[in-house]
Amino acid sequence: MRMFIAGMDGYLGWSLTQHLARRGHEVAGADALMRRSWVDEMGSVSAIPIAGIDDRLGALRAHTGQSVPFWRGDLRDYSLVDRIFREFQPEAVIHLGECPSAPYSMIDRERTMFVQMNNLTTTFNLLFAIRDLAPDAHLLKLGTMGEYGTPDVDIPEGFFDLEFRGRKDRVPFPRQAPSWYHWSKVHGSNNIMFASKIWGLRATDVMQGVVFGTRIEGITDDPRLRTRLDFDQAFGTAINRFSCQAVMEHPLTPYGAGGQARGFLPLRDSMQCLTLALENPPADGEYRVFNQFEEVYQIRDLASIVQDAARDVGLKVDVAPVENPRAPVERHDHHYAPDHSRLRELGYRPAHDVATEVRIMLEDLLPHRERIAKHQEALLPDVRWNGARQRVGYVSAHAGDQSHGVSTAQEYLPSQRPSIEESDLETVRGSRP
Ligand code: USQ
Repeated sequence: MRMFIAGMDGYLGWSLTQHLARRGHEVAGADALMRRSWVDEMGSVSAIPIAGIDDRLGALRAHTGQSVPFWRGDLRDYSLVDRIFREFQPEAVIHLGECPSAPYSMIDRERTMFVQMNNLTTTFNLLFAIRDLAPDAHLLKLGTMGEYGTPDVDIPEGFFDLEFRGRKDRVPFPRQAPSWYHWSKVHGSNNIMFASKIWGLRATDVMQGVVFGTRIEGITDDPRLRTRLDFDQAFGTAINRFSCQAVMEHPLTPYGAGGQARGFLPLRDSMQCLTLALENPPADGEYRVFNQFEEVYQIRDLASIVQDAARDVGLKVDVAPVENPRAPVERHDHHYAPDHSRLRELGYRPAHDVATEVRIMLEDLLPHRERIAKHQEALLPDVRWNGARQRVGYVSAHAGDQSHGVSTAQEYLPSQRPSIEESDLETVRGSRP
């Protein structure tokens, strides 16, 4: 199948390119390489060194024999999207071309608007290009579990049956997103649902949980094929950050009491799920929603899993809760029970448990501990949901929430304090977009 990947150079995009090419699909992609500059802006780098896009594509050609057409450019520019669709004529369009960071979207007005406009505009451009140039193509859009928020009831896959004043209907489940970024995904979902209805497009909206991991199935040891792995406060996700912290024996940083629950999914399983959705497309005019994650964990339990895995490879790592920069929006110790059966019905089977995947990550990351340590000032968050730009402090393990027992990073348990240099305490350098 001819598959076009918007956002080919990213964490998921580069992995999916390889996975689909290996399965014999004809793959093409586009990217403006913005992820590289956003992470640089946060004062960080990918923990695993990554090759430039030309070297990546050359390595892919050497290993799979496939020359992947690539357009370097911004998909907010409709003339570029138009050209790509006319030249490549995609049968499936995979939309990963968005800014994926909640903290980045909360920095200031410019970043909030950038994230929303960027994510909405790229989605609209792809929708109109499908309508006008590839009406049979299946749009696979990466949504997020965060669209639903953390309601005090179970979460269905997209839609639920509502009974109100004696009448019944099947309606979209309410969205209660926790950041401007997550709201951009809600707006995208609504626009796709409406486009499917009026134009008869077929679309899959994947409500993906938090992805972690360094590997996909069948990856070779060629360093040019490795995908990025971020650990900074904005683009690093929880388990990836904990694993990078662990390899340099920096304390793991659950936010607040760590009772927040989320659905998590290894990178290799994300590839498996996206491929299942692509190879089993919806009917014409159908807009379907899949919740995509493997298991629900509370953040403090994940920190313990990473701590235990680190001990197994000889690393001594503390867990040191910090103030939650997402206060007061983020709930702690809440109900969280989303359905996630539709991808399993299509054949999804998890490859490993979380602990096994974390051990693999630690082995992959250990050779890069010096590289991570050089950028450790990017680890402790200073982007707060209340609009302040102020570095979080550690909270005492007994304080239980983010409002009591706060100490500055300098005061953190001197006897257990790992080798954090003064540079770790400086404010993250923040350049403008
Ligand atoms: N967290 C910590 N400590 C850390 C980092 C994160 O306790 O050092 C907590 C956060 O407070 C949050 C949870 O871990 O409760 C997840 O945070 P995250 O940064 O790993 O993920 P999030 O901001 O929710 O966003 C990520 C991706 C986003 C995707 C989303 C799926 O960046 O693109 O949409 O995961 S979900 O979380 O299900 O909405």
